[in-house]
Amino acid sequence: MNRIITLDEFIIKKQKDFDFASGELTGLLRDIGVAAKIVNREVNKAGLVNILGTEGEANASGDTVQKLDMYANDKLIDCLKNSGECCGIASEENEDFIPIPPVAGKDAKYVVVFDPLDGSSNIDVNVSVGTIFGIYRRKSKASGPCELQDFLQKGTDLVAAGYVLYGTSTILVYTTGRGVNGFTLDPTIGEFCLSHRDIKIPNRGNYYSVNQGYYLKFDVEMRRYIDHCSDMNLRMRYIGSMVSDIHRTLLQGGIFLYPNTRKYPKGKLRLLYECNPLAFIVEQAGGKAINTNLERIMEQDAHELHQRETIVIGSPEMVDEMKAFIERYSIPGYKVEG
Ligand code: P6P
Repeated sequence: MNRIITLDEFIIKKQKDFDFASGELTGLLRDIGVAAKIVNREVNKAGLVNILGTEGEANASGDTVQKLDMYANDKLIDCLKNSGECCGIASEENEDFIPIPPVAGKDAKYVVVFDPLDGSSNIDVNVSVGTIFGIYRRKSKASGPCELQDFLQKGTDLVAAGYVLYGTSTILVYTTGRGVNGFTLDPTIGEFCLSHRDIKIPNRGNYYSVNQGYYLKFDVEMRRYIDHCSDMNLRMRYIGSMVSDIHRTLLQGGIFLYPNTRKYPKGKLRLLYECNPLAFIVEQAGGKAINTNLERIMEQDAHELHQRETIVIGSPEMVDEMKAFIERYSIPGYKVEG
């Protein structure tokens, strides 16, 4: 039986991969792991809300019950504030970035972007949800508050990225640019334990993942590609929770698509804290991530915190096939009218 390797132990061991690593990134990753355990505890109780009180009401202990995404947001912010390694946060739940003052006078090197509970609308029906995070080195001067430029960085500048999937079990998957590893939470010991070492995405898979309900609102070449997936006898799997759909794609292969629609002409998903971190992970596992202009997601310029992006991500052979399909069938200048 293999020895248990906890997330903490693994992170500390991997710190040696980094020249002159001073332990700050290690500390930050461990703090995110702590926040994930706290969020996991509440997510698992969500189904008991009626027993524990509903949002806005005081629960048995007199605390006001929060919407879970706001709870997750607050816990992640608290953990990162106390870490002393993070000088700023950009969250899906906050319009502006949040500067974090130095702890004990230490100038923190990193900023963190995150979606605290992606897919939270699924909680009420017990569908898996996830936390997505990305870590950048600050670009602004070391002392003083963080600036917007610290967050508007390309995906290629990410130092680390990861997600936590609160599903049938809770798994934390992350990369620091040297491969992808997954850690499953063992609730009996309260530790994330190495369960998926050096994840590699299959070159192709049997699933395509898109909201077929928007089919008539997609551009014609995208509709033709989706027809092609069906012609190729691929099976459609779409959970409507990006972390769940990407996790399945990462482990089993396949392709996930969220193209532009009439409602979301630039795509629905956010570049900074959804597309880039997940693209980093999938690329590190050998996959590919492009937008519907066929450009690499991680090379897209970020102009605003909540910028939306179209995304096609997954097995390398399938993304390449999709790209070739679009190049062959797209009619320059022809777009489905809004
Ligand atoms: P649609 C959840 O709301 C989310 O942000 C992602 O997790 C998910 O992939 C997508 O939106 C689902 O969007 O339009 O298909 O319901």
